[in-house]
Amino acid sequence: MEMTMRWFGSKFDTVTLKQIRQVPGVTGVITTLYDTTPGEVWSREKIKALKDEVEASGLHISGIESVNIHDAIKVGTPDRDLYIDNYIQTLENLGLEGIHMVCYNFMPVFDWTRTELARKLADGSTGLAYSQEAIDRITPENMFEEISKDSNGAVLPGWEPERMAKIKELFEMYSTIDSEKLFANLKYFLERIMPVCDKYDINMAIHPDDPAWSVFGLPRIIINKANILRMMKMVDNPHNGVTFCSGSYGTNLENDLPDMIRSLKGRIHFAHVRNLKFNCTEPGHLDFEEAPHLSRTGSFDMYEIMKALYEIGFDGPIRPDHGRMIWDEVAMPGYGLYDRALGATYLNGLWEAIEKSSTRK
Ligand code: CS2
Ligand code: MN
Repeated sequence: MEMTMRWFGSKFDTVTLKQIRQVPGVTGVITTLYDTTPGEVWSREKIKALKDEVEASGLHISGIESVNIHDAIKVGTPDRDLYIDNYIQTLENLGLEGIHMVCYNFMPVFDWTRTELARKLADGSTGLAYSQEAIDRITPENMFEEISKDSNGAVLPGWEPERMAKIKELFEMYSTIDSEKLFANLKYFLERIMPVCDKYDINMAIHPDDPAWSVFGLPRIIINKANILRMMKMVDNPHNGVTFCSGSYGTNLENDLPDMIRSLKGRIHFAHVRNLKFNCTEPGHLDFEEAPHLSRTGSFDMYEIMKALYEIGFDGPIRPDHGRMIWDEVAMPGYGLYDRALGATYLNGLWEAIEKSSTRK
């Protein structure tokens, strides 16, 4: 595996490439052209400029998170082919610049959903949290407002103000879409993009739906082992793969994370590793917060997760996922420097121990 950190670009990120370069063992960044909108072609010049900037810092681009999918593709409207053509052009331009991993998601309307961006945790830090009771009380419109209030001035990925303005229209668009249609539209998209992925050896890595169930009545399909294996089979090409995100699949405690990892051998192209702490697991009162990465501070066994990745021979990029805000840092929620740097170091430590104990028998 290669340890990386997500970086949103110098115009948007409070964290600098210089800082990332100094996190031990981090050699690459996962980045994006954050000011492009879904459906737009990424020009080769812009990709090249981003690449040059990253490389000048001594790091390299290990993959893109995300090239977002236009709603027309998810909904399957008649103009989807135009947006798929644009997507193919973007993939070609990325391939020509030597970028071989693209993370994306297929969630209707929202990307991740949390009810708090800055819940005060027991140690005085703050982190993202989800409470079912809070979700049941609010509407999607209110949620957008709440989310922007606590975002420390940052535009959060998937929560762009342009989308907020169109929320009613977006819900309308998806009103006839159920899980089966969403699967069919995903298949159509993947079949069309596989030739360009084959040509340039681009690994597509779908991010799970977060949380791993349907929210506000919208269908969500990338949520468990059965569905993800269905997706791998429905377009059975190694370039059709996944981002294994422990914090997203892990929202559903029925998901056995190490077992899912083992079942996806050869198809995990990117890993997001983070821990959650469940305060209540009763369905109507479900409550969890994003904990530090260390196993004993949360509900997951991070050693078992890393061990499963090691055992399937995972050799793609991995990144610590959301971190808390600690030591008075002010940054995009989930994406400060300090807690993610601690996370990267801890995950590197686990990996070293697993590697040495399995090769020195
Ligand atoms: C990310 C997602 O911040 C996060 O929670 O894991 O936003 C992820 O980047 C997207 O779903 C992938 O397109
Ligand atoms: Mn993730």
